[in-house]
Amino acid sequence: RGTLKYKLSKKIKEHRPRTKRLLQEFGDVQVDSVTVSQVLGGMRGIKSLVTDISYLDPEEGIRYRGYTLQEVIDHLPKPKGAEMPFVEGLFYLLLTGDFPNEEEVMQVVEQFNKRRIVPRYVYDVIDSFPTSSHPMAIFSTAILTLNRESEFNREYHAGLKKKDYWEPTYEDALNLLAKLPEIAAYIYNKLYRKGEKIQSNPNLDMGADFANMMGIDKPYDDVSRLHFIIHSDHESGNVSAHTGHLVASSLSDIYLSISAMINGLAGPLHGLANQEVLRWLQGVMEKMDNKLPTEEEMQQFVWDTLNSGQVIPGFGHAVLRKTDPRYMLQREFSKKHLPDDPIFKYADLLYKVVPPILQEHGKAKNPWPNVDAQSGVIQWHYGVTEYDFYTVLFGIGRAIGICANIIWDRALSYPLERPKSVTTDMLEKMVGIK
Ligand code: FAM
Repeated sequence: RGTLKYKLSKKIKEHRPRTKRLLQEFGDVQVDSVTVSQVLGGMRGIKSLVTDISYLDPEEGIRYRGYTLQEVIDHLPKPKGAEMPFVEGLFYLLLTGDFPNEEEVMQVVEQFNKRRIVPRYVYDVIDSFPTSSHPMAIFSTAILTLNRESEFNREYHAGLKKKDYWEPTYEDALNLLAKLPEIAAYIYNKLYRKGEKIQSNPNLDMGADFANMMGIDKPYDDVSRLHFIIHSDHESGNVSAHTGHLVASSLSDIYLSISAMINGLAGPLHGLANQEVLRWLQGVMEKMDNKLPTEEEMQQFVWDTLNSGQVIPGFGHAVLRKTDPRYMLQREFSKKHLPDDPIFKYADLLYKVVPPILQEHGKAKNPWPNVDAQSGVIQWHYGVTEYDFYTVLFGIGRAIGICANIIWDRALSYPLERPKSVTTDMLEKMVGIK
């Protein structure tokens, strides 16, 4: 009683009749129709997924459980003296739709703390990777390795009832999320600090402990909280969220599902864009001898990139049609905490220069910056200059949202996902050219 799990079980019981009624009474009502360009164009925009955790409005950006990111940050409880809220509180909000009070959030912090210890074999697997491996490959494997811990698997094979699937899934999710900061920090220290390890401190919240294990002073705790919170969910159709949901739909456990979603996040058109932004910015800085270029020089650099057939990383979006609020929040943080940072100045100049150029270029449907145009800038400022690592940070945040989604998928008994494919021949016949 009074715990997150108890509250969630009540919410699930209340919600189930809604899904049941929609299915039983309105199952044949049409939601969308599909065009040839959608079939050949990455299924863009087809309404065929359901989630109540977050919704992405093309003009406004993401809302978590109906709240804007600013509202989420304003209303979630914060650790003493912190500017950013408890990440654990966000998990509560995503799961239940309600803001936790201080006591409720502290219960979740305690739950996470109890589950932090990473088994020895995970470190062994990480250690066996060559140091030239990409941290996302190591991160995904470390998560996968934990699959032997799955309570869902154990209970499923012992004959668990379908309506109870969500319960061990919830346990698996908490067990995994609590370990991610330590796994990530261990990978960072292995790759970039010759294996120096800073112990986790069980008296700290997730954001503060991550900063502790990374060995970075305040306000990196707030940077981490902000980063994990704004990256946690972006509705269901993006590659990482969709992959997590898809893999989980075959009743693969949380570890298999989150490892898979991490692999999707690792692509340059998705989560890897934040490292691409930094790599690209560094290129600009080198060319300019580290002097801030004039607007004209920057415009030239952007055109050169486009004319060589590359995309401008950190700009554009598959759904959004305005500046990403996640970008704006990070920009506000940067303006407050690192206004004189040279890379921030470069990024801010890009904010001015790129959108009109992309408009003139005429291809990108959205010329505005996305989350990735800013996140690496902040990391670099606080000393995390190994930009290969940035997507791992994204992955910790994203895992929170996807876990919440998978728990609800199980609670509402969403079935195995299985869309239908056609052949090119069939398409040609459908449109009457064959
Ligand atoms: N620079 C240059 N061209 C761009 C562009 C950009 N930033 N964004 C889109 N385009 C091009 C795109 O390549 C496509 O060209 P082709 O027709 O020649 O294939 C055309 O504009 C239409 O694309 P779109 O419909 O506007 O975008 P998509 O929905 O296909 O793709 C993105 C969306 C995000 C993959 C795309 O905007 C992009 O490649 N951006 C740069 C990479 C990036 O920042 N990714 C991170 C996205 C972020 F939100 C995340 O997932 N973390």
